[in-house]
Amino acid sequence: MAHRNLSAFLRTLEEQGDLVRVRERVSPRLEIAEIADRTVKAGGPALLFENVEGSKLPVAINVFGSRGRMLQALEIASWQEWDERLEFFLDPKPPEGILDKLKAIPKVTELASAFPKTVRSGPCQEVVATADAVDLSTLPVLTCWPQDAGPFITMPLVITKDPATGKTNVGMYRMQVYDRATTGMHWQKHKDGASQARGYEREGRRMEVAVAIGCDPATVFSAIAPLPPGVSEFLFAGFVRGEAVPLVAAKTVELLVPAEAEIVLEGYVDPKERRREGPFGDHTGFYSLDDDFPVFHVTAITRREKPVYMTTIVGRPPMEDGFMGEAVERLFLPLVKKAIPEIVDMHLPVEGIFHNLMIVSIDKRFPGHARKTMHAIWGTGQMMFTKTIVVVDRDVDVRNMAEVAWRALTAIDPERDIELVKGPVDELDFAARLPCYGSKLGIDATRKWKEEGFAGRWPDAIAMSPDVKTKIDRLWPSLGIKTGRNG
Ligand SMILES: Cc1cc2nc3c(=O)[nH]c(=O)nc-3n(C[C@H](O)[C@H](O)[C@H](O)COP(=O)(O)O)c2cc1C
Ligand SMILES: [Mn+2]
Repeated sequence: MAHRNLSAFLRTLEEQGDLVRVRERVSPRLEIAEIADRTVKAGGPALLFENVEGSKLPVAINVFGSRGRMLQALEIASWQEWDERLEFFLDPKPPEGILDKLKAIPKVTELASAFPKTVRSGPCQEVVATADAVDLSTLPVLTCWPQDAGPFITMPLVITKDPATGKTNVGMYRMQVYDRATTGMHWQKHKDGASQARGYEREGRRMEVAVAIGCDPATVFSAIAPLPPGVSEFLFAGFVRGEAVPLVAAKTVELLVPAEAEIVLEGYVDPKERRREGPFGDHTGFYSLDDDFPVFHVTAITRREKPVYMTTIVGRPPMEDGFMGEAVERLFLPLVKKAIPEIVDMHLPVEGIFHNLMIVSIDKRFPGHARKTMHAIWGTGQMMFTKTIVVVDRDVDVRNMAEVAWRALTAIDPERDIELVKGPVDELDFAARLPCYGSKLGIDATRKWKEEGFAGRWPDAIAMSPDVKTKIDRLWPSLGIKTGRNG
């Protein structure tokens, strides 16, 4: 059974000793951030702050902040299990005979039951505030870092509808709180929310927006999933958690929102309006500088009787979002491999903050194959932002950075093996020559071929013969060699 809502997941974490309730009175201004930062960097538990200055609501943070919690949040036992589950859908074989057909039924049912279902009422609307009763200052919104321009809602599920297709998008875009009823809306140019907003802009009309804060963990996660435009995040969440996400009609806008959410903000974005947003201590580990972004006018707040405010902080890695990024990497690997079949494995080290570094291993089959792979990656979805791609041979473990450094650096003749291109870069890349536009680097660290103009002989990597290893394994205990004393 899927985690029904945030509280259910927090209860599960608490039962297994993976959640700590903080009863001490703390400030949402910098103090919770400092505690959360220390906790995530030390591999600590999820936190529930029950006594937050200036608000009656408890604050949940670091909920996804470990590999184990992240998997549990997604109801996935292991990445291998996920790969096997996807296999059926990515590589469907026509059933041969009655037995195969019977076996396919649960799979098809699984897909059918992932579609979001609409319900008539939901706990997210137990309390409804409109007009003058709307007051964002009742929420314990964190100010995360000393130079932040103010408090930011950092884990919102921003729900919008495309004006042309009517399709719903859900994206996590931070929101700076300006006053009781207005916030920033930091959807970056390349994101689906921004693209839908451009549609409303062309038509010269207001865009309705609903924002859910605190949902069941798979639904929260779906807002960061880099799905192609038009692919439903709610459907994705339903598939991941193995149970449909119940949606309810928002009270004042024509959007469906997760019925089990803790808090929902309803309102609109006026396509022509812009306001200064930031600075904000960002996941690059640096402050994103202030810039003009759309403005969200909150016209209603609906919530549970006793809601939990869910949030996160970003900053110098490793942070909670690093674990979310790792889950994105693993969940999408089977799909990336379908699109770019030579890819054997792929890894985005957390220090590379999603876009700065990708290590990819390939099954090299033709001259220039590594470069073909780089261009395919730069041409696929949000992977277009990848600033540095290192392509290695299939026998290199992309998750072992010591091995990658050894193998990649020995394999390159830098001038020959570097591919430099220009194109779109992440909006948060402050080093780029222009906002959202800059250069990207590919390193072909595969073994070079004669057909690629390599005239020399490529040596084998050193490895002991297996029979000697087996013999020494047997002898080892009797040799009296104690290891690890100098380490
Ligand atoms: C904690 C967190 C905060 C994020 N904040 C933003 C943000 O402020 N603006 C943005 O464009 N993307 C942000 N992202 C990344 C987007 O959520 C991500 O690119 C997602 O795929 C966007 O959804 P979309 O593809 O439907 O546009 C954030 C991700 C995380 C994990
Ligand atoms: Mn999307």
